[in-house]
Amino acid sequence: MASHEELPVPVFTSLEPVYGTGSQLEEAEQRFNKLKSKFVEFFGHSPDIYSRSPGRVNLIGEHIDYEGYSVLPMAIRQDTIVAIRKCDSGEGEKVLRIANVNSEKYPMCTYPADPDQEIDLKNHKWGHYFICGYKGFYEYAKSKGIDIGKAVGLEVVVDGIVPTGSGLSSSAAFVCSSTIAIMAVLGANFPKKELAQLTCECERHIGTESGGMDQAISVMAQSGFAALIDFNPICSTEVQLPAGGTFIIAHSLAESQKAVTAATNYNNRVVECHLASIVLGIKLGMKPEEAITIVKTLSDVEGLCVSLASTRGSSDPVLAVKEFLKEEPYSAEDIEKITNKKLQVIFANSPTSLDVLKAAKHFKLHQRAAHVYSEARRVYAFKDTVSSELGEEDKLKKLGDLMNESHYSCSVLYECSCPELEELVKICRDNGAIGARLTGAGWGGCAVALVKENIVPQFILKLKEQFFQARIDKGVIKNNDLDQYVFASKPSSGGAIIKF
Ligand code: NG1
Ligand code: MG
Repeated sequence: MASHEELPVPVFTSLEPVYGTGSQLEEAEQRFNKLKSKFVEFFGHSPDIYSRSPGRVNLIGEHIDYEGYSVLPMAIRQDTIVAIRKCDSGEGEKVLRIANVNSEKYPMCTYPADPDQEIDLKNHKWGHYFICGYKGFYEYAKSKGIDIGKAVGLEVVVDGIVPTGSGLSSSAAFVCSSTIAIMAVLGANFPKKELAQLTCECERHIGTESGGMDQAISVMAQSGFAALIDFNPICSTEVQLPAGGTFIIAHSLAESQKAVTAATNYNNRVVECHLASIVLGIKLGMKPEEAITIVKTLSDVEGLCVSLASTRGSSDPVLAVKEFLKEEPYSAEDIEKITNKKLQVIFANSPTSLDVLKAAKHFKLHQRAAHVYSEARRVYAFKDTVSSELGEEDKLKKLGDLMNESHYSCSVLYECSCPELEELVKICRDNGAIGARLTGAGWGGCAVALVKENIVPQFILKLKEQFFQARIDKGVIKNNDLDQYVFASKPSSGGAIIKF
């Protein structure tokens, strides 16, 4: 039997298979009804088809997907839903019209119906994420020799409830649901595994050099399971979480606008890791030219690091980092002395990396590499603990410790935390969390805490008192909206096509 990820995206004729029963189903029914009536309001007729794809919370494995290492996220209930209709005649044939249920915050965007269009990165618009999916779909179809016919116009309405800028991957939920909608309305359906690959590549059109975790879990998640996601090639393994623990997601209320701060935050770290891997490659015996050409990620030089470690009786790649990368930040000149090449030349083909070089004062190669190698090992330790013979109490304790270590590494070595996240993580731990850490890219957004099932209500209450109440009093959020900012989350299902 083919594994589920070899299968195409599931097609449902009702909402139950995705949203179950009870209040979740009711909420979904209301959202889909509203989506349809907005579609009729905007375009004067009903959509052809719908799609959905969820956000995710990463349990462990932060900032390592783009270095080729496995991560362990789960899909959350919050998703993006899309209604779509094909226009193959008249004026509508030439344009993509993308509207949002929340039209005040997200006004309608119009783009040409041209898969080869460039995305105007200097002029950021919410609809750009749809265009990522649109371009990605056509690029993939072309590479596979699939004939889609000539490009047609599309009418689209979107409704997303994954909080934005929160590290819960609203962007991947949007890109994946858009791509699934485009694919479905044009009469195609690709294996989930391939869709995961194509959506992760196409989100890079937005200008972040992201890894593939978010899109992979958004497309491939299975209800009731977290997943270990491996890359090159993308592949997911279901992970059954221990029953006595619950993951609570809490928002620090600091919004991280990754598309805007990429050059100093996210893409900066991608460049630092790339430089660390080249320098390590050279220090461990590669010729500079060879390292510059072949080495792209820290996983590419792990083998060399481990052989060095084995001569010291260890298998830990961090030993090579300690031995060969100085702790003081490197200047561009320091690195160029090792590579014999100007950094601008090394990154000449990557405009986003050139932006990073312009903005960077120095590069912390030791710290970034130490984080990546140690975090990669924590992911496997987490997975092994889940499937170990340990009793439940010990299992939860070990998982919590790994989450705490991950947070420390993100905060101190990778420097992707912020004061609000530090405060929130501390409050989580003070109130009984077995482990707590920032989740997603960081610099704001959410924390995830592992909490014993039986203290969940009281834990959430304490968070409200000690973190959120002061922000409610200051008018940062409304008391009635609190459920959106702190909630328990069970692993939910991945992308789907819905045809009523
Ligand atoms: P978020 O937090 O959703 O922006 C980003 C990347 C991931 C991963 C994490 C850090 C995108 C689309 N996603 O996620 O690939 O690198 O940061 O672990 O940029
Ligand atoms: Mg994102």
